[in-house]
Amino acid sequence: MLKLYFAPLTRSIRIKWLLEELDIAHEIVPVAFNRDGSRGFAQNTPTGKFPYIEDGDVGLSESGAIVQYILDHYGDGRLQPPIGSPARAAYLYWLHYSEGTAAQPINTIVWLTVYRDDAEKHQAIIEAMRTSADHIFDEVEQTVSKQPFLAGDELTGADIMMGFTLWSAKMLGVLSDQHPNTVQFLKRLASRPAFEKALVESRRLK
Ligand SMILES: N[C@@H](CCC(=O)N[C@@H](CS)C(=O)NCC(=O)O)C(=O)O
Repeated sequence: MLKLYFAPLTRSIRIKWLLEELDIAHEIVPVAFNRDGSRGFAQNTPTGKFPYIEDGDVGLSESGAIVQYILDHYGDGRLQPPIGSPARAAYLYWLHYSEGTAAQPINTIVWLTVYRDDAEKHQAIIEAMRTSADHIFDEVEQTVSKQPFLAGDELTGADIMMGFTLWSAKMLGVLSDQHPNTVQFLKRLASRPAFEKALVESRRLK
């Protein structure tokens, strides 16, 4: 059975959410998050970070790679537009945008405000990162004011990737009502039973 190494409030939530959307049997391996801010990627998983999955001989990190792996192996065509279809480019764009572009300012804000205790010394960096995050939300806003999901009319793995990013940004107070369609989009995603199950797991292991 597919195993997911899971720590609360981490990107493991994306994978649990996806597994629940697809109704795939899986085992959660609970691992406590090591909050030692002086060392990066020192988590008690084979790659030192979350998420991590084991599926037979395959061991994999990187949430975007895991999402695509699970969709390719177990999706049966669900939650991704077919290769060559018009929505495929937007799907790939947002699937990779979440970690390739959007994560950078959010990660920096988390690092400076949650893991360290000297945020007041880094206000200029935090403000610059908030401005970058606003540009990111502008782009999401434009997209979800035209269509219900990032790649069109249907939920895809790209929404799961960006959904977690937006959820983290909302929790941090970085995403606000200045981006009303983005906030509504997040509400639509967060009300999905599969997302709620992922959050229940996160709370249970806290
Ligand atoms: N781009 C990676 C980022 C992985 C990552 O940074 N995960 C965090 C938790 S959300 C982590 O495990 N950090 C470990 C650490 O900072 O020690 C992904 O999408 O999986």
